[in-house]
Amino acid sequence: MGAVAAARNPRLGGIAESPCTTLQGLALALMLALFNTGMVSAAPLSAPAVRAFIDDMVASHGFDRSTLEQLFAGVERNDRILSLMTRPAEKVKPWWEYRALFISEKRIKDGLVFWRENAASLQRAWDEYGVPPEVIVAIIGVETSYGRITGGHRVVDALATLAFHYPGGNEARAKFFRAQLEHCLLLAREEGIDPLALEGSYAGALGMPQFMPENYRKLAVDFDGDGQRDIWKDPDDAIGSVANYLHHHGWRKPGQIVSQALVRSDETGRFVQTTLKPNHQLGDLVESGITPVKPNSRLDDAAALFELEARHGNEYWIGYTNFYVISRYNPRIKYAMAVAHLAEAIRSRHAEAAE
Ligand SMILES: [Ca+2]
Repeated sequence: MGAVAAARNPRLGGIAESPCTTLQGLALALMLALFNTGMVSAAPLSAPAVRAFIDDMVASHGFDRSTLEQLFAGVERNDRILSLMTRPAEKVKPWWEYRALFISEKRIKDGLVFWRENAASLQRAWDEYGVPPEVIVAIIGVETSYGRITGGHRVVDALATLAFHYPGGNEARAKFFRAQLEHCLLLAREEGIDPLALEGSYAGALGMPQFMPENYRKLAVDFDGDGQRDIWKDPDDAIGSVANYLHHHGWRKPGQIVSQALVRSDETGRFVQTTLKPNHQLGDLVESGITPVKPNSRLDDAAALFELEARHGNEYWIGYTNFYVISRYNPRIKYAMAVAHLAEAIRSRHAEAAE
């Protein structure tokens, strides 16, 4: 979810680009700009929605009603979050631009430092969960620049806003965030944390690996054994938790993630997919003139063919099961591609340094 932190604000961009010819237009632009910088005081959370949520928490989980009422009196609706949700970078940027956001020299170098500083823990995660160090490093790198940018939003504000005021009346998304709000209060109770003190991204994702509250409860691990699952400050716990997450979603050891494809066929269109789950076997692609640049995969491996927008023309990539597993972290082709590419860049640089 950290990937969405790079989202641009479309409305501000729009204002800058369209000249205002009337005073009325100027006033409107100013109002929108103020709204976008968060200077206009927000409307309160929907009282009936909050009441219904509290009723559920009392009935389903035995929470004390007055404690929750007191808590929600301090929860703030944040409408800026709603506009940020509508245009995450992976939706609007072509692959080559999106790639450049994440595969920078700085992020590769910082990844090598993170690897060096946490080598023992990464090795143990590799042994216990079968997930290679470079993949764990790359995920934490893409999500939060190795724990540097974990989001400064109060998680209950973000989740309550998205749960009760999701833009466009998208019921499924609103329901998802309502469930995350529920998990957030449960995790705060279980871990003995003040829910108002929980910080995360504007989508409510937590800590170095940006786990949503439900995933934290299910899949975060206390990897250094100090009795706490601290994915905010403790890299060991963040590393173990990412490895456990990928393992839980079916990571294959060994197993390739992705390979660029050579295409000598006009049948590509038949195979190119925009969904993530590998729909074919590698053998089917090879038979049709679509071959991986990196060999070492078996013809019966599950494979997906993706078409990505390069700076000049399109590229074709074959994603294997582990590519799909990475996409369980954030279900977008460009996201999983960025993680795979960053991991490979870090792996090869790490191997060079070891020579
Ligand atoms: Ca711990």
